Amino acid sequence: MREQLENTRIEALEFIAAADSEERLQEIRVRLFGKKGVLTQLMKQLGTLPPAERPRAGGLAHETRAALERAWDDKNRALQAEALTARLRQETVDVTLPGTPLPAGHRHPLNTVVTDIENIFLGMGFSIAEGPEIETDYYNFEALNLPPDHPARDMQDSFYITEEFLLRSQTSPVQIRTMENMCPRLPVKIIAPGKVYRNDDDATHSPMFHQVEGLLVDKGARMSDLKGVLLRFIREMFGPEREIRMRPSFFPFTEPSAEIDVSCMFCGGGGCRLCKGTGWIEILGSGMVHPRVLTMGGYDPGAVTGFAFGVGVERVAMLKYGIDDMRLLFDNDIRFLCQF
Ligand code: 2NL
Repeated sequence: MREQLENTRIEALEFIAAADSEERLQEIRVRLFGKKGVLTQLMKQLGTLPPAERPRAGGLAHETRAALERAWDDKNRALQAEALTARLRQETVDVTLPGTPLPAGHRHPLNTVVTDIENIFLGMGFSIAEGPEIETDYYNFEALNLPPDHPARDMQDSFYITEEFLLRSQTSPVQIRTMENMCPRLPVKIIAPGKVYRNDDDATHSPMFHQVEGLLVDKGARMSDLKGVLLRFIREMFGPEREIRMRPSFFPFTEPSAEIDVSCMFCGGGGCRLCKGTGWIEILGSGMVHPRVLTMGGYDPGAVTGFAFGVGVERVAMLKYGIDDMRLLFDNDIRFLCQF
């Protein structure tokens, strides 16, 4: 027994030392320690020895087994380390290769246009005013001199939340609120950009769209000031060659009121499909603030005057970027948006 164990130990150590792959080492494990393995068999034979010899033989058998297990583990670790080293030597990482690009977003053209408009008016000394998108009937209509039977007040045309509250249909309520709170009282010189809502949804109307309104109230503000401000706005937005013209119009909140046309930026005013051969494109609504609106904003129409205007952001974006379908602005297709 002693001799058998000793021979097994020597032979097994040689095998373990000679194993040159993890597979080969696994085979050795089975052949030594497996159910029918050499050591397992020898351990079983211990029971057949005379009782007097069993303790010494048993001790030797366990020592042998422990020594072989240790040798096996050491070799296993060595082979695994070798395999890892070999793999690392093969798998080189070129840190100079370009990385996987993360898709970057893109500013929406409507936001770009709002920011452009804001910067133009900031440059003329205007401030930016903001207010709630859910408004009261008072600020959205009554304070703007819209009569009770005006079509915009109809349930069909505006989004009412209750009888009193609705989604603002223009940003003018922001200007009424600003007038109420102005301190010092003069001058009022603000623009109110933002989202507005109307119950219209077809190829040329979106139920949510963007508007920038402007308001100037001061002693002696005149229509020629309005014209100068808007001419500068138009030229900064569409180029120094642009001209504007004013046509009489009507808004409940201004008197007199004027529609502003810009000389066509596509044909230069000669007449084309875009300006329908007229050379002019309608771009803004404007006028002198109605005395009743001044009063409701807390001003004395006998002492001060004001002018106001409103412009649709979608329309400006379409003209500036040559977009022919407004719905493209709301589809959020990144391939479209990235072009601007
Ligand atoms: C348009 C027309 C306009 C105004 C908006 C306004 C505001 C106050 C007082 C008087 Cl607080 N007027 N805003 C005036 C004229 C026209 O917008 O076509 N918008 C897209």
